[in-house]
Amino acid sequence: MSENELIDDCLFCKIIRGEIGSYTVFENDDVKAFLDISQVNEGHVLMVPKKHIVNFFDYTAEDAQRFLQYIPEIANAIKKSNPRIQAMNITSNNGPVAGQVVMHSHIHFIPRWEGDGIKF
Ligand code: DGP
Repeated sequence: MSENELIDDCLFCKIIRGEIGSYTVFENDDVKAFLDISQVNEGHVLMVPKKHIVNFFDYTAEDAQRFLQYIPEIANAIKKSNPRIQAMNITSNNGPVAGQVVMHSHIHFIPRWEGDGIKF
């Protein structure tokens, strides 16, 4: 498969292009953040770079600087959206053996509060 075919086929590229709907919570020229379809806890958000990158193994230092700078802003926006939120798991699965299912880099923001019953 060529790079263009990979991008045409990629689920998160389709979400970024608006071909598949999503509930967007943050967006700019670099990244898009939207609700995860399978909410581990209420308010579970994914942040994806708009550039198609498979995972952190493929990031350059410039990619890391450009795309990861938004983590605090997005985490705080999610936290402010729900007074119940006390904490957050911010994680990324890199590679199928680590649980990566969608092969377009993404970061999970999973809001947490006392007694939410979530177990990792
Ligand atoms: P991972 O296992 O880290 O690759 O997580 C992929 C996440 O993507 C998983 O939590 C579910 C989410 N997901 C899969 N398909 C869709 C979709 O069509 N829309 C949205 N919003 N999320 C999706």
